[in-house]
Amino acid sequence: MKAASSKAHANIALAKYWGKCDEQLNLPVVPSLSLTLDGLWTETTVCFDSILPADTIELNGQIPSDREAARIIQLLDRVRSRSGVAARAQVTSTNNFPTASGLASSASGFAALAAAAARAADLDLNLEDLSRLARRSSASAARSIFGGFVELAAGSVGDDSLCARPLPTTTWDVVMLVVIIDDGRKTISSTEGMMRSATTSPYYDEWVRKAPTWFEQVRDGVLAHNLEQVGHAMELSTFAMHACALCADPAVLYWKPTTLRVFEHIRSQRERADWKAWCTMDAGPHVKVLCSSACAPTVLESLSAMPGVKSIIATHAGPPVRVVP
Ligand code: 2P0
Repeated sequence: MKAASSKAHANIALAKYWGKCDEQLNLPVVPSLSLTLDGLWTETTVCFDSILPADTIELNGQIPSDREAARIIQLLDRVRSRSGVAARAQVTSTNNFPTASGLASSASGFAALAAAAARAADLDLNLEDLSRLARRSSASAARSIFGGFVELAAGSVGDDSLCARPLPTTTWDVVMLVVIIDDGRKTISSTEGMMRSATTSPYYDEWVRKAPTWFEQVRDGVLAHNLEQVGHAMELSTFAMHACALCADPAVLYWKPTTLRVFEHIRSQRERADWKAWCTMDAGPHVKVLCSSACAPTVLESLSAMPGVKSIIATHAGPPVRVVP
């Protein structure tokens, strides 16, 4: 019997990943850049035990769907084939935030699973290796292996070596306010949403062509600690990704009325009150507001009073994945 536990933090993309160039190897078609968050995390324990007849999985105290279980077993199988461990595993995983609603639970989930499974199987993997292993299951999970600002380049078809890398930047005290709009599970998974966008959206090719420009603007802005540049490019990347998704057939629509109200409020307060705050959203209705630490208390107080906002989690840059006792 061999067991290990790990903790990985969610990340929010400032320059978005949307679309794959190689489905088999799960390689992104565009580069992305994210911030790993201290306040949102997954803790996972993996125990390989030869008496188990099959892999058993518990996510937040519940049995996962067949599809979720299959993705998890695929990662376990990769670890088994590399390590020679034949035993089935017991996997227990807990998030400290709402699951599968566009809050990057697959990012922290597969990052934590990769680290715990590799350690439990006595595989000696460095962070780059773990990032590759996590990427095969979920590309955003490749980024959650590292702390702080992290980039993931676009892949090349057939090249399985792609992993995320932390940006060489000094500490930058920005705040990400995670505004919870609706804690229900999302209806369209990111994987399905991006595949549908790729096959049916007339804007997909244009998204793929333009995304690297916004990635570069975000990257340069992070390295220069230029929040205005990062925020502006982040919003462009966000709107372009969602415009592409909205024009899929059937439409891939993650917006709720409150989502739009938060975007509108932030935009108008930027103009009226000089708020240093910009919005993004992912494959779910929640809004993430990137703001200066000076502005954060004002933004938080104002958004907390808005009808339809359920709760707000104030987060900062978080650490890399790690094995925990
Ligand atoms: C991102 N998202 O860059 C983008 C923005 C959602 C919107 O990465 O198919 O769950 O497992 O590789 O990693 C969510 O995608 O997708 C995601 P798969 P994943 O954060």
